[in-house]
Amino acid sequence: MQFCLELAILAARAGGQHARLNRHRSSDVHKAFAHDIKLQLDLECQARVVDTIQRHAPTHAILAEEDEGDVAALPGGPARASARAADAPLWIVDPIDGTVNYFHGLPMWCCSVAVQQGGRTLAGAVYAPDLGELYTATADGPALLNGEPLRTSETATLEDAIFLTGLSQKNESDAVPATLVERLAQSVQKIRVLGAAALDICRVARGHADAYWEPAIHLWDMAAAGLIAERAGARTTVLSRRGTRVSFVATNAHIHDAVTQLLTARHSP
Ligand code: LIP
Repeated sequence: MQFCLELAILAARAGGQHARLNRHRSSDVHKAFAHDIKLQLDLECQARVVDTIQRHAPTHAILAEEDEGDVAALPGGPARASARAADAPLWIVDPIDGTVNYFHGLPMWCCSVAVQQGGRTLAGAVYAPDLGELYTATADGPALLNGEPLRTSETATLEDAIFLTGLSQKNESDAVPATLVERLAQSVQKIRVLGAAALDICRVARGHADAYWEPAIHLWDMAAAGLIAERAGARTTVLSRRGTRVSFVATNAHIHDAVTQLLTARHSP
């Protein structure tokens, strides 16, 4: 477990530092979409993360966002072509989570690295260089921010809750219905959309937010941060799966039932 944690940290730092040191090239777009972009640096940071992992764990498999074309992005599915034995640990990588934030110079972006075995997340690291934040956890240890323990908030009602979400517009089926946004806005203290799922989930772990939900994120967005949140006392739920995307909730546990009821009520995705 300790080896996995130290390698997750080393790999996340390798990817995050490369993005931070190459900020001047953040506008090198690899592919542009209607509401998203893939940067050349996404690919380069991923290469550094993968190289770090392969140097220290050559027999392990790797599932990485920028390889999306040739992997099934959920546990139990085929990992990338370089996969090893069926029971090999699987590393799950999002080299730059919050790519559009990074492209525009906003600090809410991070490099997320997790490792699973048999579908169980063993360790995870979420590194946000512009914020000076390194979130870590193992399956049997505490959630830490820069080495200090994390605890979720004590907020006990929706009315007092900060609710983080994402308004992914990648395609119609991923959109959050306006009626649901309205219902959420009327039910919680404030909704915030900050643009990086892994960091949002870590903010629930840190107690700076009380709930996070997005209807369609990938495993690499939430694998590391989901473990960190759980080890900090959060409850997490996959409400539904649609292809390679999941509807994922993380809360401070106190308001989990209220949040999941709100999200699963009629007319919710
Ligand atoms: C992003 C997520 C964010 C979501 C965006 C995007 P990326 O990941 O972290 O929560 O709302 O649509 O998917 O693409 O920047 O790695």
